[in-house]
Amino acid sequence: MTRSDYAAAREIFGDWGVDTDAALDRLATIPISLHCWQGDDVVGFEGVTATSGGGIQATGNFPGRARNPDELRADLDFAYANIPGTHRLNLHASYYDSPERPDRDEIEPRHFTPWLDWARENGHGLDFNPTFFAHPRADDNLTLAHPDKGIRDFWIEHGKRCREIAAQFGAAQGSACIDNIWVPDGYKDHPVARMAARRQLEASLDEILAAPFAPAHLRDAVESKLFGLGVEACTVGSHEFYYGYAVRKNTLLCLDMGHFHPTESIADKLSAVSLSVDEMLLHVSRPMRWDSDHVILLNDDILAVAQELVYGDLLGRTHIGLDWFDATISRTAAWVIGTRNMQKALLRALLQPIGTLRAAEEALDFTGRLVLTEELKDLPHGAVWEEFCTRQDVPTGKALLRDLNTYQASVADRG
Ligand code: RNT
Ligand code: ZN
Repeated sequence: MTRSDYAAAREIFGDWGVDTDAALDRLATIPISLHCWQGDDVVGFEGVTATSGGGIQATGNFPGRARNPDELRADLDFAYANIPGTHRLNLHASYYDSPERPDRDEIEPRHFTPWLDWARENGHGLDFNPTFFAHPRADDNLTLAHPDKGIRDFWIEHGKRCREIAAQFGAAQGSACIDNIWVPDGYKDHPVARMAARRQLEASLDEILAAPFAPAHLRDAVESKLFGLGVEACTVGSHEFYYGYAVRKNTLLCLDMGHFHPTESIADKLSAVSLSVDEMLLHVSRPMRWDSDHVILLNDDILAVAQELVYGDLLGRTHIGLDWFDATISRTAAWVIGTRNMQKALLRALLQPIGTLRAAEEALDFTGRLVLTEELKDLPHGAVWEEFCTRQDVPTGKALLRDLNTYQASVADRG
């Protein structure tokens, strides 16, 4: 690719009424929240070797897993340097950076100070998640819905502390920190007291969310799920549960692409849900047959999500987070490949001649619409992406492959 390829592409898109420079300017303003847990297989830094639990599990043992916060930040620095634009970090509570070993109900903002310092130095906004898994008190696959009040109170305290930490991040960084609540609660076999469990979860959430914080500092999100390993019969926090909760309690709704029936598309849900909730959080992922959290590809599912965000004018009220974990390939490459794919999908959506497509649809010319969507796939999106990477000073193609390999080789001897 050369600059003249971009000039030609600009003209070709221009013929369709699409301004490629405007699309690139827009793309540069869309932050994506990278998930800290891709770098270390969802282990965290509490110094205990609990498996991830809650039915989530990274598979593989590729060399180079980050073993401490410094290694994770170094890996993230490398990943961000190979992703065009300025992006956020989505941190889990179990990733604190402190010589102390506070339990989940003891964490405080000071345990995260090195993260905040690093984020501010590098212009990354921080998002946050309470960690309701990989802990002895989560071993029953019940936390906020546990029948034992002592266990519930422990997790409620954790949830409250996480909101305080997130709000402090938000105040310090000048952009709201999204605090996303996902709990693994559920049952392997059919429970008789689904109703009681859901009432319990609701009551616990209400306690966690009771303290008011400035929306400029903290936004709360809740994440539903259909099922997980070990909780096949019932997930207490199902989609209906959290959709209703988010609407009634005015929280964000988090839609994870792996948390629905495999043929259900969250792209279709965005416009519907957006009529009832102000803001949404995405966990962009790739479920292969189940909630397997594969690295996302530039495939139809991701393109459909990006298109809905653009067509529905939802980018301004949707926070894009990522959620996959693959330990069978280079973990840093997994961040870079997937995040770039999300951006490529957004770019393709921004390069669609929306007016032309809409005109065909409004005229009920579905044949014309189909001709258009399929012909448009052949437009030179690659040259525009290449231009974006050049402007943002990140490599593509063989240079990218070289960079990814070189970095992976430098971390391969981690024990
Ligand atoms: C689990 C949820 C949740 C987690 C992270 C680590 O099924 O998707 O978002 O993946 O909190
Ligand atoms: Zn998720």
